[in-house]
Amino acid sequence: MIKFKNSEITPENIYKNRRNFIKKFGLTAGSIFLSQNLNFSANAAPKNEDLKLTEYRYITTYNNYYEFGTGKSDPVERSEKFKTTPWDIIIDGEVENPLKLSIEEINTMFPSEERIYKLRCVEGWSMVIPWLGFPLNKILNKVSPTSKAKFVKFVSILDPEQMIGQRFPILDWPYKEGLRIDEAMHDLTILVTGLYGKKLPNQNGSPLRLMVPWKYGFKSAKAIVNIKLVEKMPTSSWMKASPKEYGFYSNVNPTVDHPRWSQATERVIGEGIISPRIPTTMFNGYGDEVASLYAGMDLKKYF
Ligand SMILES: Nc1nc2c(c(=O)[nH]1)N[C@H]1C(S)=C(S)[C@@H](COP(=O)(O)O)O[C@H]1N2
Ligand SMILES: [Mo]
Repeated sequence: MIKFKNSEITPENIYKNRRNFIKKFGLTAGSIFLSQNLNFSANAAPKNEDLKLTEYRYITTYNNYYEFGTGKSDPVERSEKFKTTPWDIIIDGEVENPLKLSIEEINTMFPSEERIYKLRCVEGWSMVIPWLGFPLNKILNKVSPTSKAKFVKFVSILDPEQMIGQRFPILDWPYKEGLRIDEAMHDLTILVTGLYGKKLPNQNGSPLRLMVPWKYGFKSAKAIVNIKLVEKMPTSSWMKASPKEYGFYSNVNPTVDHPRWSQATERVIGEGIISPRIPTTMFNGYGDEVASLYAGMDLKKYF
């Protein structure tokens, strides 16, 4: 009989064992970044690949998902019964072939792969998460955007029956976000279907959410039902709520402070009682890949 110590059967260990297996047999070209310690000097910004994965329990219990309430534990406590099937996503607007796809169709048409990305919340904390997802450009190319498609608007579900937060005017419901077309087409921009090798938990935005790793976390809309290609820059729910605090671009930028706090450093979630702070890096550490998208732009003006 095989005996397991209870502590060995954690989502991280199952995940690591599977990763070791995959690595050994060379089934994927992906890489994993698991260093043991966070030993960074006060000023030097660590490279993303040196950061430790955040534990599953933090990723799934410390969430922002205002449809379920504004407390960090509201999403996990209130989303358990949220219905994610049936679920259709409409991709339309300035496109030649609008599509309505069920989440099952999406999962078969666009196989998910692993992407380890750091999520940097505008509130000043971050997590490193092994997402499962696929590039948004795969779905956008299927609908053939017209030459008028300059921006992409993302709309989350509107369902106040199931989402208690939507019964209060906290934000302009449903949650809306947007990207410029070149940002949306960038290979780092993914639609997420899971994390830690498993189906996406409801509190993290099941069945489909966006993840744009060089932007503040709020750009990554959860529970998406509509992806609309549009000619004019869409107004996001956060821009509408507080235009001086939340701009359209919202690129992670340690040199542009939020009007009420500095963005120079971030608190690493899950690293002990006093979470260490590390310096925040330009574009959340993805500058080599995305800085060219903003060449010549004043990022203080276009924050
Ligand atoms: N629909 C919806 N999407 C959302 C939010 C939200 O309140 N509603 N919060 C955003 C914010 S502020 C962050 S930091 C991330 C958090 O994602 P996570 O809970 O998976 O870490 O989701 C973003 N997506
Ligand atoms: Mo956030």
